Amino acid sequence: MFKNMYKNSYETILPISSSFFDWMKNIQLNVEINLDNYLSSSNLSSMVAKPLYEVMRYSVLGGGKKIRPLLVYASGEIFCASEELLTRAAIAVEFIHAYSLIHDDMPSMDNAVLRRGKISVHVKYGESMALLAGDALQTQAFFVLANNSTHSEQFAQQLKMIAVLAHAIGAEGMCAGQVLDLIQSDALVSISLDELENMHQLKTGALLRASVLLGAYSGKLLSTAEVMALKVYSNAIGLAFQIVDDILDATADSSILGKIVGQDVVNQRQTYMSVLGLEKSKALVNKLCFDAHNALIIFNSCANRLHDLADFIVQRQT
Ligand code: GRG
Repeated sequence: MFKNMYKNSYETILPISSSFFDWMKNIQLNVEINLDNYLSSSNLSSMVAKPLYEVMRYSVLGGGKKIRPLLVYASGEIFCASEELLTRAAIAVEFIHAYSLIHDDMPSMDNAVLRRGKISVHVKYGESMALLAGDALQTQAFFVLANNSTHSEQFAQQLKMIAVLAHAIGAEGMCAGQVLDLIQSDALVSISLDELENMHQLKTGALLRASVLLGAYSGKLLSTAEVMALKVYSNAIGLAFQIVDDILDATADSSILGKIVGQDVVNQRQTYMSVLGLEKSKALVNKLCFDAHNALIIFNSCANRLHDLADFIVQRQT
């Protein structure tokens, strides 16, 4: 029986199965190995990129929960996706994520000195190298998605995946969300809940949504109803993920989180904590988790990994 059948109230927090954690560790390890291979300097045709590869490797390897690759694989499972395409999609979204973190930590953005328990990239290598490593990771993501030496019938899917990713992270996606965040923090006026949601859906939700869709597009053809269900699920977990992030920034311990906490207040960011407070923020996270489970009903037990990931995202402590 699948999870949402016995999850009848969003106030109930269900334990996540141990098989999920085994699956998660396996994917995390596999993704780390692939990231390492893709960023191996032995792949380079000339050594000119070696210094930049060192910075890219520092930012990408040895940390992070790999939530976006996990979403790719969990979604791909529903549509019998090919391992080859799933791996490319997982690497691509993690490269984009790493680029966004490097740029987000820079002095002109969040000015953060610690990330994943390590010194931020711009502090270790300087701003110029950090900027370029972020840029290079972004283009590398599209190279990984586009480059194909396997089956020609996958080309059309790859093209679609490239378009989905490009749209999610560009001027109408993740970058737009970051711009809204900066404008709203600079304006020093309170924002409405709708504006806050829109900002988070773009800044954080867009890449999570793209990860789910990329996994799905790595497999067989989707119906309109299936695409819609995945979008409703992704919107719910995308927003829940960012609200949990806001809560952790205000309540967690730096040594556990691996980054300096309390930065949202320092940077005068508008967050769910500043707008709704702790209790209402937690209640909203639970409601969104409930919505995410409900959206998956049409997939029956095929979506169990996506169900588990929704629970993991809302229960995470880092
Ligand atoms: C274009 C110069 C320039 C900058 C843009 C794109 C961008 C900067 C920022 C994107 C917004 C962003 C970084 C949002 C943060 C989302 C977030 C909560 C990240 C933390 O994700 P986790 O918890 O991290 O998955 P780990 O370390 O586990 O991978």
